[in-house]
Amino acid sequence: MHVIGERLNGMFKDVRKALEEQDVAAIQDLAKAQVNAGAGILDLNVGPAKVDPLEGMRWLIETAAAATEVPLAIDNPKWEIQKAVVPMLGDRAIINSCKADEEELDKYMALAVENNAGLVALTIDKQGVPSDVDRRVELGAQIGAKAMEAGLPMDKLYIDPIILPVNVAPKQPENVLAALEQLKMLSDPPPHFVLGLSNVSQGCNHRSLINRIYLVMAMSAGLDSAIMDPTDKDLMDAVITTELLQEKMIYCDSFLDAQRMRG
Ligand code: THG
Repeated sequence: MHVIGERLNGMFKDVRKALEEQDVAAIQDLAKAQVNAGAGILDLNVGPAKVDPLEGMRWLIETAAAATEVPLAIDNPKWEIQKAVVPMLGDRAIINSCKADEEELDKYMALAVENNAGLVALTIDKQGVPSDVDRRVELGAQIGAKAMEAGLPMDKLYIDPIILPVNVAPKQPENVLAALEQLKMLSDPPPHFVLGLSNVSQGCNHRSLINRIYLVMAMSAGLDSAIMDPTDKDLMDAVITTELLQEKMIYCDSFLDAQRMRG
């Protein structure tokens, strides 16, 4: 499982403050804490912080890159920002994200290929998030086909079938799982499949429980990466235990401790 740490996001008050005050230690502590907890990639998003969006992203990248060695997912919807910052990181960058419209895919895939970067592509087009399974699969297939055309290797491609909060979109959790089941058969080798896990519980009670159960369900349907909180111990234990039961490792009595120590 590729755990992508979600905490370096200006949506969180402490990160927003650190961005506005250019508090290097606060960002680097959060970067290291996530890697130590098992994140193999860190997601970086300036969010609503009151800073220049490009300068804020540059600073966040430089600060996080100096504290860890893991790849960094540049979480920003603007082409101008991606174009400016992806070359800073080259093959350490994962563009997060682009939509599945053809012109957009062509542009973003060229940027990824040029820089040896990864790319997260969402199954969203001009019509927005599909409400049904078929359209998600159709857009996912279009993303896969475009990657082959552009020469983006499947291990650099992350397809995101987009999860929405269960309290406002109650059919979507099941629809995303059905789309994952179909999309994982798309190509051999397959691309990665990723979700912004915490979206599923936004505005809900018992968030950690909802995130944990849905992650296990999604892993069972073929999810192999998630933007999530690696410092949520119960969530990470669920990841490890699911991998055990998927025979990604052999059982030993200390399987939890053995895996927890990795990060
Ligand atoms: N797909 C892709 N990228 C994404 C998302 C996605 N990036 C952003 C987001 N979705 C994933 N990251 C988060 C980070 C935080 C939260 C949800 C998703 C979150 N934040 C608290 C909240 O909104 O309640 C912030 C408040 C707080 O706790 O301080 O839940 O889907 N490719």
